This record gives sequence, C-alpha cells and structure tokens, in this order.
Amino acid sequence: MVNLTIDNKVISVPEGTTIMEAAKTIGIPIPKLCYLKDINEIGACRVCVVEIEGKDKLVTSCNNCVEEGMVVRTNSPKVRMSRKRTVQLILSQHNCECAVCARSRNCTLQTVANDLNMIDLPFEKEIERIPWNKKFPLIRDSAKCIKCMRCIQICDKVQGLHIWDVESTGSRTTVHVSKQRKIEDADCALCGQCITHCPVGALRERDDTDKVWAAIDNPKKITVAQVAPAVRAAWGEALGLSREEATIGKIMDSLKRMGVDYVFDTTFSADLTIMEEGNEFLTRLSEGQLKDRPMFTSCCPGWIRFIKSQYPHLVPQLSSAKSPQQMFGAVMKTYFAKSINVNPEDIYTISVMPCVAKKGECNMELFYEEYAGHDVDTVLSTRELTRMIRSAHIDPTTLEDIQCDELMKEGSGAGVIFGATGGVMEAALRSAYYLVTGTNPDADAFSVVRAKKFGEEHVEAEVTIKDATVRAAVVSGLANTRKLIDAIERGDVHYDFVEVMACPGGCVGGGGQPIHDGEELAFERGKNLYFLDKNADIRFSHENPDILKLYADYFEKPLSHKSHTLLHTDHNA
Ligand code: HC1
Ligand code: SF4
Repeated sequence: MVNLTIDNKVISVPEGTTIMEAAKTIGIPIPKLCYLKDINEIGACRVCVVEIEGKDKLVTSCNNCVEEGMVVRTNSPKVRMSRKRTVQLILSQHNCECAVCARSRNCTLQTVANDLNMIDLPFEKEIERIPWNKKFPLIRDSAKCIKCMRCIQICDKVQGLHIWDVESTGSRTTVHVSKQRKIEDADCALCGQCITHCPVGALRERDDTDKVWAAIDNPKKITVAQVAPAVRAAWGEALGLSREEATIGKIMDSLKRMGVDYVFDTTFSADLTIMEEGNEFLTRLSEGQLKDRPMFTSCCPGWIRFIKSQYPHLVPQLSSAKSPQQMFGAVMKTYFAKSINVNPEDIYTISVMPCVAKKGECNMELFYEEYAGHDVDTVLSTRELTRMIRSAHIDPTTLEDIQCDELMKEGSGAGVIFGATGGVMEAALRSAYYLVTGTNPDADAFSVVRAKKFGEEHVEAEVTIKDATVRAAVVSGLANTRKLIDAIERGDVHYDFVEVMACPGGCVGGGGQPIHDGEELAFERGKNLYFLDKNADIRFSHENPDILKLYADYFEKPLSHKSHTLLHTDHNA
C-alpha cells in the first residue's frame, strides 16, 4: 500500500493506483475530458492536472501513479488557473452552440466549463467545419471536436476498425475519417461506440425524429411502432426514472400519447427469429453443413457490415434470417396490415432501437409479391425516443403501463434477453432443445452462455441436445470478434453456432443508448433483462401464443415459402 495526502486527507491505496483513482476513493471527482479507463489514458486534455508538493510543474492525474509520502492538491489556485486556461483554449476551437446541440445537458465539456464558473470567453473564434454527408446515419461535426482521441481509441482498441485518425498538424490538428476516406467508403460498422464515448457533441446519430412526427401527422398513414428489447433497460436513465419505474409499458404509453397508432414489442419478432433461425440451424446441423465452419447469427447489422467488409468469404455462413427488427416490419406490412384491412403502403413502420446500425439496416428492401418498399420506414435510437418524449412535453412520471396492441401482443423472456450478449444463443438453444426432443429443457439450462463480466473476450459452451453436441460460442465487441474469427479460420477452435453482437455487452451497450460519460452500463442493463426473463410468464419462443397463431394463420410453418420471402434475406445481395 502507498500512503499519501490528497487535499489534506491522509489515505492509503494500492501501489499502481493513479492519482485520479486515489482521489475518487475519498469522494474527490477530478474533472476530465479525454480519459477513458484502460482505453484512453494519455493525459491529452490536461483538465485533470493536480499540484504535487515539491514539484514545479502540474501533473496529469489520470496517468500518473501515487507515490509514498506524496502531497497532492486537486484544487489549488495554480490548478484552478491552469484548468480554466486549458478549458478556455479548448472552447476557443469549439463551436459552442449548446442550445442546438444533441449533447446539451449531457456534455462533459459543458459540465466542466459550468463547474469552473466560466461565463466569458476571452478569445474571438473562427471555426472551420469539415463538410459531412448529413444523410449518413453517423454524423460528425468537426467544429465540436475537442481532439480528445477517444473515438480513435475506442474504434481501434475495442472495435478493431481504425475508422478515425488524426489529420493535419499544429493548431489545425483534427480528427477525421482515416486514410482521407469519406465515411461512406470507410468500413464503418455503424456500431456507434464512437458516439457513446465522445464527451461532446462531435459525434451523433442522424436525427430522424422529424420524419416520425411527419408520419404521425399524416392522416393517410397508419403508424406502427416496435420497441427493441434493450431499450427497456436504458430509456429511463435519461429521463430520471429508476430501473423499476422505466417499464416497457410506459414506453408504449409515451408512443401512444405522441400519436402512434399501434405499438408492439420487438420481443415478439425475436421469438419469430428464433423459430426461423433455430430451424435453419438444426437443418444445417443435420445436413452436415457445419463441419468446418459455424453458422453465425444475423440479427446485428453492425456485425453484418463487419463480416461483409472484413470477412466477405464467410458471408454464406450467416443465418439467412432477417433480424427481428426487419421481420417485424415485414409482418406489420403484410399479416398485420391485412388484419386491419389496410394496404401495406399506408402503413408507416417505426422502430425504437438501442442502435445506430439499424438506421442503415432498414434500407433493406421488402418484396411482397412485388417490390413493396421497406420493412421498416424509420429507426429511432433510444436517445431520439427520449428527445421526442421531452419535445412532446410528456412528464415521464405520469406515464402508465399499457399493453401492446392485439395480434402481436406477446413476447417471451427468451425474446427479452436478445438485448444482452449471449441472449440470442440462449433463446435459440432453449427452442432447439424443444424442437429436437419434444420437451422443454429447464428454462435456465443454457445460462452458461451468459457473460460473467463486461468486456469478456468470448464465452464458449458445449451443449448436449439428445444425441448431438452443439459447440456454441458467443462474442461481443468487434475486436473480440476478429480474434475469434481468426482462431476459427486457423482451425484453432471449432464451433457449430456463433452469436456475434458488435457492441460490447450486446445491444444493451448499443451505440444508440443513453450516454454516461466513461461509464460502461451494459452489464448492469443486461442483468435487468435477465431479471425480466426470469419473471416472465412465457420463457420459450416456441410457446408464444401469438407466434403460434401467426404460423397457423399465415406462414404455415418455419422455413415455409412465405417465410423465406418475408423473413429471410440473401446477405450476398
Ligand atoms: Fe437488438 Fe435485436 S437484440 S439486434 O440488439 O436481435 O438494436 O435490443 O432489437 O432486430 O429483438 C438492437 C436490441 C434488437 C433486432 C431483437
Ligand atoms: Fe446495433 Fe445491437 Fe449490433 Fe450494437 S450490438 S450494432 S446495438 S444490433
């Protein structure tokens, strides 16, 4: 242990602790902008400087460790003056239009400047803006970039994609798409992790809320919304609701109050995905197609973009099942439209997703006898949902639990856990077991595929179903995924079925979720989904009565001709 004094308090912390961490243990939060634990510890912003007795120069507390007998001052006049000057210099190159910024009220720079009581800026500024394609789902505003390097580091170290890089030198230094590419031409997976790790509003999702308001206001359109599993675990965070208060039923109420005509839960179509993908897996397994290479899940569009750009020869290994989002859109425009006697073109489908890549996935075309537009018309992130709730002046504490609309009302616990890494695999194994043996396993029999902690490289398990052994692997985060696929390619490991989610921890940690600067909440949110599953009335996708009715009345059976037309896709196309 190392003994030191911080702001007159004597403390003892383990060797190797940074000054910032040591201060935190006694409730002193040293301000910071660029620091991200284990990912960006470069002391670049210099906001976290502290004074050390006996040293002339201030030191950065995020990447300097405690020493025996050290006397640290985190808020001396010298520290305050330096910190203020540093933030003034950062603001001199920052577009400060906070009133029209997506990160207003949730911006680390705004907070640091406010906390330092900065009410005047001593510099005139002229900030150049690098042009950007505003139609792309990921938007970068160079005039807001503070060169903290977090986006570069998260993309390099956690997602292994190297989309961002430093450009130019001196005062013109900025971050831009690497190799001078346009973002559309880079291999961006659209996972949105750069957005959720940006301390300011330099990165954000394309805002599609106006499209949804226009559809709601259009008397010719019937608006039909779905809400993804992972949204329920996070939407309340930005609205001050506790996890217990922020139920899925209240999201449904908010959508109805905003004027959406019909509301559904994507857990319904997660169950439908399990029926299709589970049957596809068993077919591929029994036909010996998985001898050398596994079948990969196909519900994460970030992963689909990644495999297409990084491992195109493995695309045929993807399940042909569309994602639950796309399946639901197709079912809304066909089965559901028919049930309410409306033409598919009059249905406007909206999804609320924890995801940025879903905004790209919804470009997928729908063919229903002939070309019929898109399964999903507009995708909103969880953050956009909360912005809509605010702009509709809905007091979140007045929301009530309401149910989904009829016909596709039910969703199982297996569908709910789709939102956490390992959930798709576990849900698929529960139903595969039933399909093979004719009896249900214990609902928690396959919980071995769940993550044990955040950031785990991957989870693997061998599962016995009757006479067959299924070698399963689950991975999240694209750098982890690359490692796993390289091991598969080298023949070091052999699996039959692999679940991949682009975002660390799965959709609960998605790039469209509420942002908590530097805090990783995916694991906690995932626990919430497992709690909901544990307490669900139905825990198996194949027991969802509305899914059984959908097959009886419409699709006939999984992998039928109609299912193939509406629920599957050719990823090579
Ligand atoms: Fe996901 Fe999925 S789990 S991909 O993360 O398979 O976005 O939540 O909706 O489609 O169900 C996202 C979440 C989501 C799909 C489902
Ligand atoms: Fe989107 Fe989920 Fe995939 Fe992230 S893990 S890219 S949130 S689908």
